[in-house]
Formats: sequence, structure tokens, C-alpha cells
Amino acid sequence: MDEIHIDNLKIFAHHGVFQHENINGQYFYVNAVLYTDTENAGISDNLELSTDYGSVCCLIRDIMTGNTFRLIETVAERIATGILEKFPLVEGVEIEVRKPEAPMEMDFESVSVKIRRSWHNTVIAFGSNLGDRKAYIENAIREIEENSAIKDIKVSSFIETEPYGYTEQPDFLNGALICRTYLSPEKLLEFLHTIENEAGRTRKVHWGARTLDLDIIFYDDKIIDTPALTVPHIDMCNRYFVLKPVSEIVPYYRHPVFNMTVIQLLERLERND
Ligand code: A4P
Ligand code: MG
Repeated sequence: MDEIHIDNLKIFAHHGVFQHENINGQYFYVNAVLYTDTENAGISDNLELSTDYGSVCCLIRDIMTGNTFRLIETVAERIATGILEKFPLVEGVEIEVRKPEAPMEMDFESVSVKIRRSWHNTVIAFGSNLGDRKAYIENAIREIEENSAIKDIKVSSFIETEPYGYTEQPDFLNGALICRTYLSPEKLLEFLHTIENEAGRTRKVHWGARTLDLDIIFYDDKIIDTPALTVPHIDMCNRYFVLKPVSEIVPYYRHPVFNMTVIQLLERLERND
């Protein structure tokens, strides 16, 4: 990916854990790398097809002077996510915030924090089989749409399915969506859990009835296997109620472990049934 660089943007601001830093202020330096495709702008010589680094510098300045944070980690995080939210052609950013006047009684050039954030594709499946199923799902989609860390949402149609696993429970309404997010998989899961909890979800019976279930099916082509999170979803290949709606929105998304597309996985499941 092409890069636009901003080097050592000097800004006077008031961040720090000590009160005197918040009162007196000091100089900070920001380095930014914007990952973006510059080919169209380069060929046409048209600024509208690129990202105006002047506007990016203004945004960095406004974030740094309009807030007083304790940590340069927070300064970097706000700058990174602010740029991703405001400049749609930017796919990813690297932000370094340097603090050469950090209050330490030692000889040093500067301390700094450097972070990378970018947009990722993620597929989320949803299901409900208690109460007003459609309303729970539509409300969840609205909350996902309203999160500024998420964009470009495409939702499948909803399908009625018989319970899989524990069968002594009502039928489900299921579906899936694809979106882009700069949240990490762990932060995305946290966000999905808050939506589930707001829907009054209680976790009693494993695979039992629920007002709302939100599962991460894919996250780019990442393979995650931790106690809290398995991605791609561990049982997705055996679930018609996942593969069918996912195949409607992203039929050619490739499962990174089985190296098969969603449509191939669905056809295989239907054959085996
Ligand atoms: N977790 C791990 N990986 C993921 C992931 N990729 N996405 C962890 C989301 N969560 C993930 O989930 C338990 C824990 O799994 C989470 O806290 C998270 O850390 P849960 O939803 O709280 O618990 P659960 O419902 O008892 O288990 P599970 O495995 O989530 O249930 P499923 O697999 O979601 O299955 N039949 C039809 N027709 N339609 C359905 O939607 N759903 C289920 C529930 C059963 N049968 C169904 C349907
Ligand atoms: Mg779940």
C-alpha cells in the first residue's frame, strides 16, 4: 500500500499525568504514516482522489489542543481513530507521539508511543429465539451501525431456522452481516457482548434459548485460538443458519483454515445432509 508521511508535526499541548504538565503544557511531536492508495490521485493529479495532508495535520492539532489526556497512549489512539473515521481513503495509520520534555530527571532525547490501526473486514452472525426476535436483531444492527469504529455494513436477509444442538427450544431467526472495523477482535467481542447484555441475554443453558446471540465468524483471514475467542467461529462449517446468510453477502470469502469459500462450505454441508 502507498504511504503519505507527516514528520515531526510540532504541537504545544497539555497532556501528562502530572498537574504541572496539564497547567504549563509542553511541546509534542507527531509522526503519522497514512496507508492509502495514491494511484488514482497520482494519475489524475486531482487532490479529491487523495487525502489532504493539510486537513490531517489540522485534525491532529485539534485533537491534541482540544483535549488534556494523561497518557500519550491515549493521544496516539485518538489521533489514529480520528483519522480513520474522518478520511475514508485511509486504510490504516501508524501514529507516533513523542514527548521530548517528559518530566524525568535523566538525560534522554524523547519518549514516544507508536501504534498502528487499520480497517479490517469482519463477518458477524446473529440469532434470536426468545421474545420479539426481529426487534432484538434490528436493534443490534442499529447499535452496530451507530458505532463510529464500524462502517460499510451489509446485512443479509433473515431466515427462520430450527434449533441446532439443543433442540428443545423455539425456532431461531438468523442472519449475518459484514462490516469494516478498526476494533481488535477482542474489543469487537466486548462490544458485541454489551449489545447482547442490553438485550437481556442471560447465559444459562449452553446452546440454549437466547434473546440475542452475536458471534464473530471471520476477522480478515486471521486465525485466533484463545480461551475467550475462536475465529473463524469453531462450528460455523456445520451450521446452515450461519453459512446460508453469510453466503448471501460474501459467497467467496475464504475460510483461512479449510481454504474453502463460504459457498463451497455451504454446498458441502447440504450434500452431507
Ligand atoms: N467465543 C469464542 N469464540 C467466539 C466467537 N467467534 N464469537 C466465546 C463469539 N463468541 C466467541 O458464548 C460463550 C463464549 O464464547 C463467549 O463468551 C465468547 O468468549 P455464548 O454465546 O455466551 O455461550 P453459548 O451460547 O452457551 O455458546 P455458543 O457456543 O456461543 O453458542 P453458539 O455456538 O452461539 O450456539 N440453532 C439455530 N438454528 N440458530 C442459532 O442461532 N444458536 C445456538 C447457539 C445453538 N443453536 C442454534 C443457534
Ligand atoms: Mg455466542
